[in-house]
Amino acid sequence: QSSRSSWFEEARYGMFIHWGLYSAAEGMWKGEQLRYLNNYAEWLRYRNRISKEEYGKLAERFVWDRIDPEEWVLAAKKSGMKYIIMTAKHHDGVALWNTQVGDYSLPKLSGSNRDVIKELAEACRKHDMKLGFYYSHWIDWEHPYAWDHNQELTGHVTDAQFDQYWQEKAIPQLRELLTNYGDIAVMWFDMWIPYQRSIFKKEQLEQAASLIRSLQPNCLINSRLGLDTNSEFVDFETLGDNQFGTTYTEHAWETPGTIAHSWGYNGQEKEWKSTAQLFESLISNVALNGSFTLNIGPRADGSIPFESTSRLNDIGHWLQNYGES
Ligand code: JFZ
Repeated sequence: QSSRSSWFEEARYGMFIHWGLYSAAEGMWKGEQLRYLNNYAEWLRYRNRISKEEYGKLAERFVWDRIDPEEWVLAAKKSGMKYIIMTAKHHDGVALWNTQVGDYSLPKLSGSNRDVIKELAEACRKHDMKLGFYYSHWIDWEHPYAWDHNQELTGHVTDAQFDQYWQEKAIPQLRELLTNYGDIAVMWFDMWIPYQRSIFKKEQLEQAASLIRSLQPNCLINSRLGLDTNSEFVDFETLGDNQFGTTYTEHAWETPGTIAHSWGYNGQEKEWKSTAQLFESLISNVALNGSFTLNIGPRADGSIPFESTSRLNDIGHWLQNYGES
């Protein structure tokens, strides 16, 4: 594969951050935690059938005088991580940055004027950390014409309607992310079926990829964009969540993994993995030429749960004392 991905193949270990309006609900809605479909806190709006307006009010629960994205960067550094992938827009459709495309964004809904994506980008530059963005291009529960998995929130969507979502929201938002925040190392997409079985047309995905190539030629694109893994537009393969490699693979690949069960912060979380389990995942991936992108889910005040911090620090301690520098 191209030398574009050589830094990624050396980096091996990075941080995923799932943080958004759902973080403020902490997995609960009106005292209830529904458990069907999955138990991911970031799927709250979908599971509980929350309206766009009511969901938007979660933005009022953010504690701005405590939120400091530099702390996330320092936590990643301390753990020996070499890159960060931040959820710029998850399935809920909320842009965390100060987007000019629509008004469903954290700065506008919270009235805070803070652009955490800009703050994170600056902190990454300061600490020599590579930055990538997760952008949910397929599922978007805010836009009436995007995909919602079972078409329960947005209703049936035609090809023409989907293209309207694509041209008026996704593409312009991608352009903002690739224009206003300096060097972007990775664009991390999230569609876990091949495009042939999705509502996407190949041309739409290639439009996004060409935009990335033209605005940020060094930016990597992961395989969950939906194009075939051997496409010129796919720089590395993303395996299934928490799924690990079984054989040595020449091309660049990674596993996105959680420390707990949920990606977004869940106050009722009970499934914390042991540090030993996380070491096993990191080491077996690296041994098979892969990378490990380990997730944290900070709270609405920006704080990282102790269970995560302690495991990150244990890994960092080992890498510093016994790993290659
Ligand atoms: C997706 C998201 O729905 C989830 O909220 C989180 O962001 C995660 C990183 O990605 O969930 C998936 C996607 C793919 C698989 C499983 C969960 N998969 O291929 O096994």
